[in-house]
Formats: sequence, C-alpha cells, structure tokens
Amino acid sequence: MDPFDPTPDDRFSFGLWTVGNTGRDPFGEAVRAPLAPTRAVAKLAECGAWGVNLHDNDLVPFGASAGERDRIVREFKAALAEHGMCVPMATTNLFSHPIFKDGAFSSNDPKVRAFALRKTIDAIDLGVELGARIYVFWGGREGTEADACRDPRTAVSRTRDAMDFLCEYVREQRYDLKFALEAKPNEPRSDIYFPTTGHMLHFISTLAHPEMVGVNPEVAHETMAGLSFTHGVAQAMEAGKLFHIDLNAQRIGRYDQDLRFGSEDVRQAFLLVRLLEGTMGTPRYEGPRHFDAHAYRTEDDAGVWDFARGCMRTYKILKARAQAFDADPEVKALVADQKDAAIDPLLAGYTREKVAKLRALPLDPAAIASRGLGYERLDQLMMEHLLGVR
Ligand code: GLT
Ligand code: MN
Ligand code: MN
Repeated sequence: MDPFDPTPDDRFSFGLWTVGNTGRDPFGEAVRAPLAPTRAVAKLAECGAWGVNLHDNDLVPFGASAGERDRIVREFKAALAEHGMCVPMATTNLFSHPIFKDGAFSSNDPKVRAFALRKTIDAIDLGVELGARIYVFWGGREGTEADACRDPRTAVSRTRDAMDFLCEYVREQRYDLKFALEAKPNEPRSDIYFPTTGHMLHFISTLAHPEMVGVNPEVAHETMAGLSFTHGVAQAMEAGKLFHIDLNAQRIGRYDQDLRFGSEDVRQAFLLVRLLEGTMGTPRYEGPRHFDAHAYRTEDDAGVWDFARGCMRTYKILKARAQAFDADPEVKALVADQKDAAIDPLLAGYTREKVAKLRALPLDPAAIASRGLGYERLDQLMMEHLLGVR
C-alpha cells in the first residue's frame, strides 16, 4: 500500500459544499453540474475520506417540506451506512438567503434574528440526527459596509445572546454537541465581526457555557488577515479550544481562495501539520482533519476528485516530513529545551523571595546576547526535509 493513501484513522473529512462546489464566482457561472449528496458520499469514501460535513441546505433545500426532508435524510443516511462514512460536523447556512443580507444573529431586525435562531435550532436537530458531535458557526454575513448602521458592541452582545440561547437548547436536549466558532476578516462583507481566531477565543470566555464552545480556524481566513495561522491554531490548542479545523491554502492579500491543502505556502502547511500531529513530542490534535477547499474552476468532475485526493495526500506527506524532521538528531540538538536548574524555578509562581533572587542573579546581557542561535542552520534543515533531500 502507498504510505500516503488515506485511511479512516486519518480522520479526513470534506464538506458537501467543498467537493460540490460548482465553480461559480462573482464573474462567472457554474462550470460543473451540481453534485448529489449521496454521490459525494460514495466518491469521498472511494477516495479514502472518513467523514462528510454539511450545512442544513447542502442536504435539505431551503423551504423543503417535512416529507421531502425526511426522504432526503433517509436516503443520505443509507448512503453513509453503505459507504461507511460519518458526519462529524454540521453547520447552518446563515448567509445565502436574502433575508441574511445584513447578518443573522447580529441583524438589527428582530425578525431576522428570530429566523436565524429558529433555522439554527432545526439545523442542530438535523446535524445531531446524522451523528454530528461538532457544530460550526461561520458568520459570513455578520458584518458591515455602512458601518454607521449599528454600534459594533451590539453585534457582539447579540451574538452572545444567540450563542447562550443555543447552548441552553443543546443542554436541554441533552445532545452530545460542541460549538466551534469560525472567524474571517472580510468577504462577503467589507468587515466581518470577530475577524480572527483570537477575537473568537476571547469572546468564548464571555459566554455562559464557555466549556461547550471552541474554535474552527481556517487557513485561508487567518492568512487573508496576514497572520500566522500556525500561531493562532497553537494558541487555540494551548487553551484546549481547537474543536475543529478548516484546512486549505491561501495567498496573503487575496480573496478567500480555499485552495487545495498545501498548494500555497508549503512552509506554513508543514509547520501546521507538525503542530497538529505533535511530532515535536507535544500533544496532538485529535479532532477531524477537515478540508474546506474546492477544486480550481478549470476542473471537471474528475478534477474534483484529484483535488480531494491531493488534499489528503499532501497532508500525509507533510506528516511524514514532519516526523522525519523532528527525529533528525541535528534538529533535536538545535531545538532542545535549555534547562537551568538555578533559574527555571524563579520564572513562574511569584514570591517576594524570587524577586530578590532574580535581582541577585549574575546575568551578563552582552555575553548572553553575543550567542548565535543557529536558526539559519535549523531553517535550512527544515527546507531540506521539506524538499525531500534529507
Ligand atoms: C463557506 C465558508 C467556509 C465555512 C463554511 C461553513 S461555509 O463555504 O467559506 O469557510 O467554513 O459555514
Ligand atoms: Mn471554513
Ligand atoms: Mn474560506
């Protein structure tokens, strides 16, 4: 077997909207036919994926009758069972319908907020029925162009009200479900509230049930903001808040490209996989490896599956490269923890005595500063592992 072939243990998942993307963009029509959800399940399973995620309306069209909904869900469940696939995550489409043109939970119109809450409750029921344990919130329309329309603080407090309401719903239903909040700085709105994972992490700490809520960072979204995705993910992991992740690729300064994982900024992709897989000897991320990306608009149906296989294959190649990098004795020596038995105990856990000891330490700033750190060598070693020559 090819070591880079995906297996269910890899926990790779794709959204119905990702492989189902028809290539429509603001300047051009669809280039591919709509993909039936049951076919997406069959093809993803054939490619080696483990899970498939969805928005309510990726599966059940907006406005479908109760009978239609039940038939669609029944057929979808049958496809999942037939192909041994699961639904790890579900979410609500709170951005396509015109009612959400000025947001959902943050809208100034209470009727819009009521509709959004009701739609989300129904979509949570659907997700749980399909087995989802993670529920994503991406507030794509929660933002502004005419920024004078509301006090931005109102958007924050209305979103808090919605999250608290929905957490209580989940608790009352005794669902085994956690929320994951996904940030994006702009697009489709000029400015979207909670623009980065860092904003989300703080917001979560203000909720009534912060233990139920984490983040779903997306490579493209933090990169659009010019930030280090890996650092954002690391902070979320350190806080125990990385509940889900949206893997794709993106170049800084562009529209949300949602490219095949690893196809841009291979260094960042490598560092990300290294972090997620814990090849440094650190705790690894245990959740789904979800690809929120889509095939180039140049592709036909076959190209879509090339895209899907490429995401998973690149992830596994990077994982193998990261393992080799962290097992390299020269790398180990360069990144080894520096221990100082006299100093380390003074650096955490304040006491007045420690202040006195810190003051008494013989530290020579010039001597310490004169030491080279070997990072040129370290980075070159990383490049050589990445380029496959070491
Ligand atoms: C949409 C968006 C993604 C979100 C999806 C979940 S919808 O495709 O671009 O980043 O993760 O709502
Ligand atoms: Mn996403
Ligand atoms: Mn995106």
